[in-house]
Amino acid sequence: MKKLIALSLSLCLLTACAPRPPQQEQPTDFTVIGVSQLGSESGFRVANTESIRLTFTEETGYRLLFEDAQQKQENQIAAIRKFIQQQADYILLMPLCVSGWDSVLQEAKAAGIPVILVDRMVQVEDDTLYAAHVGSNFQWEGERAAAWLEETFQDVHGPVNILHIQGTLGSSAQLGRSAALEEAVDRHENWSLLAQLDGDFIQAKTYEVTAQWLDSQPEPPLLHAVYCENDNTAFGAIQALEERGYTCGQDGVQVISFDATRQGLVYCMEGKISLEVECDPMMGPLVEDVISLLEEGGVPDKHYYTRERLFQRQDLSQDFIDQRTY
Ligand code: GZL
Ligand code: ZN
Repeated sequence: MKKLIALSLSLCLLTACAPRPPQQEQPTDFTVIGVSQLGSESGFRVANTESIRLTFTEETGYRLLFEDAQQKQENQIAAIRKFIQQQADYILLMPLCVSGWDSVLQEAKAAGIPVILVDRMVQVEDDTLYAAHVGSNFQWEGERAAAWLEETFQDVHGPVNILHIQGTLGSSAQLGRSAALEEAVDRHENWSLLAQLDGDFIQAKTYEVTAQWLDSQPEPPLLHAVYCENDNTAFGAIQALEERGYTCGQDGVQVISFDATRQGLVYCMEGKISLEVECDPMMGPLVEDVISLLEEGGVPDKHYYTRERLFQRQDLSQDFIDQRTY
């Protein structure tokens, strides 16, 4: 024990006489933002994360606590609890799915931490559990795509066979986009959904389930359209279809896709995707506007929607695609 004391004494003498490094001028007045991002499953998601990181920097007075949930809601719930313990000033939640949030959002509210929903939406009893939602109206996006299908097939009185490949089941993006298509199918007795496959917004999974479905049919199905709930889904479906001799595009299977990422717009310009419904991931600046408003004691609107445009082949050029931000 004695040796130990002697050793520790000499140690503290050493450090005491060493010159203390100049204290970095660490600004302590950062606004601390806890971010629970659902994953990195798609081009949209990567751009969405990039937009948040570009907006909330230490230079602009923010400190981000960033957690990637890898597509698991329990990881998002754990992250929110962590942000509460760390006494974040705000929490940004990109919710994987619509349900299961009431209790953890209640904990954030009890801790006095405003939660801003980014991109997708949640279903909660009490909408004071979130300060605002900055994202998309997915039913509206789906209705634009369904209207395009109605216009495209308005003179077809024979069967219109549609393959529906859905995004992450139970996410507001999937629920909205799927509802719009299902309502359109109900309006046309000659339209039919040959199958609804779960592609989970992921290219590899979509390729697998589409290939499996096609190969399990007694003969190659007659397809008029494939409704893909995001670009990564479209890429996987097109690969599976082309490998089996299908032509995708105006004079073949009409492929509908959502997001309008650069890669998706290239497929559209090449004629493989017939319609792109934009879903803009670059929400950082909009989210910052909400936080600035809250900082000034203002009351934000409940919803802020990103702009959402439609693209077809004739709307596109390489220059236009190159200047896109994602
Ligand atoms: C929609 C967003 C969806 C994208 C997909 O705003 O939630 O999730 O359409 C992403 O690319 O996976
Ligand atoms: Zn959108």
